[in-house]
Amino acid sequence: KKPTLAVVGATGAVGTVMLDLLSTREDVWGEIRLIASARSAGRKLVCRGREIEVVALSEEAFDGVDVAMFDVPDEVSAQWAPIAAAKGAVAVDNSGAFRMDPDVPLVVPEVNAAAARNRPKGIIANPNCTTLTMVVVLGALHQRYGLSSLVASSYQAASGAGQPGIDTLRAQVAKVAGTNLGTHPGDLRGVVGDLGPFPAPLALNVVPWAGSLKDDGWSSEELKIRNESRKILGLPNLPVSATCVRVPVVTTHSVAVHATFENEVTVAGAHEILRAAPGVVVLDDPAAGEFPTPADVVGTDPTWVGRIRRSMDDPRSLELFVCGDNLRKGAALNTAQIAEVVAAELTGKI
Ligand code: 11C
Repeated sequence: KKPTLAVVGATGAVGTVMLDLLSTREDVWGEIRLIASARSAGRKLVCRGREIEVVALSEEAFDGVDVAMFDVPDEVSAQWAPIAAAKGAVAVDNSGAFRMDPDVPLVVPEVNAAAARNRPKGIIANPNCTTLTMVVVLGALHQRYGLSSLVASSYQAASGAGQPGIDTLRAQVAKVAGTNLGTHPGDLRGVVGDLGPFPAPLALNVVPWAGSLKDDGWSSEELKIRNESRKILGLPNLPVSATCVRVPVVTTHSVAVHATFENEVTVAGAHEILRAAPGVVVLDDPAAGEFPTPADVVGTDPTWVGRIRRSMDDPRSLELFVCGDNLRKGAALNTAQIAEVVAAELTGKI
């Protein structure tokens, strides 16, 4: 019998992409149950070509569920993923609530699929979208060259901050279009209106901030990149420095990566490794103007990588530019892939 899947948070930005993915990927699921807050209960959403009525989040909603995906805020996952697990479901959680719990595996199927089997709490965590943008590429390079340190600078899209992020960017862009704003200090601030989830205007600007303030000036997002990369790659002491920057892009995060390895690297070698890596597309011909950009990558599944160079001052370091759709591989797609690994396990296929 095909397993029953619950999608918790079906009406959100990631949930919407999830329904699209579930409708287009190989159909490994029996019943698909859509769960959301009481406010959204009764709405009808289309998945696999059929209308499904959204049910309210409750203990009973998990009756008979084999795998429950959570695309909800941290506090909702923290409360409800253990309830789903206690009712016998495997919870696949896309929030930050459990990622660093030593009893919860943090899984990227192309990198550490086997970790999904060891889940003492019945919960598997899905990484942050910025970590996911680069970790498939890093995992492939690490296998061959042995990663020894990492410096990452992100260029993060507004949709990383959810629907309010998208709405804020769109409203601000509408206000500045066709003006001569952006030519005097602070001239944008007076005009863009509501800053929404961002601490400064995002239209015609870049904002070196994502997440909340943590110790010593680091942002939560920068710490997530460090801690999650270490856990996924199985390198608990990996030196990692990240700077997270929000850019006026709707969807698709980019990361400029400086990665140092134990062994000497070559650009040809990196191309060969990355061309063979599942889930990665190499687009790296600057003479032809070919490199990944968010505008071209958005809506696609793979991690795209280009601008691959060997550092001029260190034969063990590579410079790379990666782009990944933060709502697909960065969230819904990786969650779906994890759930499919579990489904294969439950049905004895792996
Ligand atoms: C952003 N990466 O772009 C964040 C959003 O830990 O899942 C996702 C936060 C998380 O703002």
